[in-house]
Amino acid sequence: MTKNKYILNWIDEMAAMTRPDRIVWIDGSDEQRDALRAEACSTGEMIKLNQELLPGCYLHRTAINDVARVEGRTFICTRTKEDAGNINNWIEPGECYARLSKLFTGSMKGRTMYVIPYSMGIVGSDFAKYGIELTDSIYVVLNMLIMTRVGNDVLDAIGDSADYIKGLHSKAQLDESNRYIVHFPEDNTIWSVNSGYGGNVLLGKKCFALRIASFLGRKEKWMAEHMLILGVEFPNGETKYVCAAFPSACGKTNLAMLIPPEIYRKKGYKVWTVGDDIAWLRIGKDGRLWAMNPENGFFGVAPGTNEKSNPNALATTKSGAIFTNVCHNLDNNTVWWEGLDNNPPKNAVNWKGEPWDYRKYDKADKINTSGAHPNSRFTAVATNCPCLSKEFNNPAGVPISAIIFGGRRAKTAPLVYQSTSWQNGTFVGSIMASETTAAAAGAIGVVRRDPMAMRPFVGYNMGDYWQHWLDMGKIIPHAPKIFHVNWFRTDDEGNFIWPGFGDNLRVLDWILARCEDRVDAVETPIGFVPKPEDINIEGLDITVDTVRGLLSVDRQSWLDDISNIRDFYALVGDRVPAELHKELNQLEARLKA
Ligand code: GTP
Ligand code: SPV
Ligand code: MN
Repeated sequence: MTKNKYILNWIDEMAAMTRPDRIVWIDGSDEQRDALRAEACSTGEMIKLNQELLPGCYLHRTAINDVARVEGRTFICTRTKEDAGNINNWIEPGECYARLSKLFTGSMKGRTMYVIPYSMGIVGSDFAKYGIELTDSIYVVLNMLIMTRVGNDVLDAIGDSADYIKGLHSKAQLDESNRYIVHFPEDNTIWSVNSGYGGNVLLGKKCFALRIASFLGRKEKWMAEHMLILGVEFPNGETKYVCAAFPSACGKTNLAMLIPPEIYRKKGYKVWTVGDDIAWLRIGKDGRLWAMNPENGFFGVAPGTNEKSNPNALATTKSGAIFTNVCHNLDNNTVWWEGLDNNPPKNAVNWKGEPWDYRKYDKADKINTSGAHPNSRFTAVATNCPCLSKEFNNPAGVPISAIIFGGRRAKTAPLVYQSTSWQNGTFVGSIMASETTAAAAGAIGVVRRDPMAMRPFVGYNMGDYWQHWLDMGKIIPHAPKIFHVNWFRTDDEGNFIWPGFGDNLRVLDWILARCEDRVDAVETPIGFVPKPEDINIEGLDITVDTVRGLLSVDRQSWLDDISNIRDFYALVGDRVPAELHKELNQLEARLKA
């Protein structure tokens, strides 16, 4: 435990409000974890899966109304509304504390309050940041034990300092209408109530490592981004690293763990995973931008994960994993989800906990007819991953050659293009758009602007965030090049044209060649695109003409997008940097020329 009076006083205060029957400190030991697993199984909170096939693996089902992040119930409570900006929901902090205190009062009666000291990053390293999450959920404890570095050494590292993020979570009654995910960045505080789902309650993840961290990064001149980090090892043994920001459920985990196509494997290419969701970036002594993954596990989308699309992710889930809202195969006490294989279990329970008839599956009504929820997830231990980078535990992280933005765009965005400068690249990030997915509550498949894949995760004013990107560009001596990709262009029947997944390495290969000036490119109004013949399609059943089509820039659809971008900039408001307005005007002029 600890003698730190800031921590002890705060816990006393929170316990006086929530009134748990007992308080248990999480020490990170296997014994305590095993006891909590057993307790959760005895109450039905977790289901122990077939330990021969899936050792250490468990299944959990959340409430039916609690299956994704709730952006409409997520708030940034800075003292002034302007500092939170128009993209974030805001409540005046005093009012918000008062409102939530009512919901927390007595919410842990009859329950245990768990105290989870955790680190984002390697405990004791220069760039680690610490948090303590108080929660009444064993599910949260068991997930935090996988996703972050937990234990007494964190308390030692905090010492007697007040410098840690205070997180309070209670499932309370899981009341949807009183669900709140609230951040007080000026107080280093996060309060989450009435949810038991992933990003709403694993407070180290989106709440701390993105929303609070982005706020801290602006003050301290670094960046917290919704990015995967991967290394491409070339046949000569050299490894180059890239970061990629795609919105939720748009392919970060898949890209981070990709298996090179056979022709690349034969030549000796390898891909190494450093992170699949969050990157903390700072300027290294060598003037390059370095990225580290503050997490210790993967909270990945289950549906669609299979032996062909992502064998590395699948291997990672074979032991010590927690599955949330997937389908339960009662014949062998294992799990299943849509897209795992073509053998849906005949004797099964769906994500809602009801008997499930796979023959009634209807693609148009997945929520009600699928075995697994479209946003069902696995929580998996990073060190299980066969392609985990040897730099995973390097506190300094890895040097970044390229930053890649991307989203789901059926038409407008080409397969890949390169920005012309850091400023132009920041602009490219600011105008990102993507079709919405099941990762957040709400309509699916609607195009919305999602700058830097951070729309739900910037802990302050979006305009200030863009200014921070521009400011960073001025102080990074050897900045990465910035690109944009789109794996999701569709043909007239709605089929994806680009094969995607492992074959995305073909695009990374071009990107890294550009970073070293090994290949030239074609200038278009939006930036540089590859010459079609420079995308290696050996071994694919598509033609150069298909690639040409994927790379085409349709001026009219881009011009149609301009007014939507202007509306979005107007919504972000008067803190949009002048440089970005200028970039937008220049883009429009080039498209009209
Ligand atoms: P979060 O964990 O929500 O941040 O998601 P993520 O960005 O890590 O997305 P993930 O890699 O889990 O991919 C989500 C879904 O996107 C998968 O189930 C796939 O169906 C699909 N996907 C990923 N990569 C590709 C690709 O290259 N092409 C196509 N067509 N689909 C892809
Ligand atoms: C995302 O939605 O981007 C996720 C899942 O990575 S959650 O942790 O729920 O935010
Ligand atoms: Mn994510």
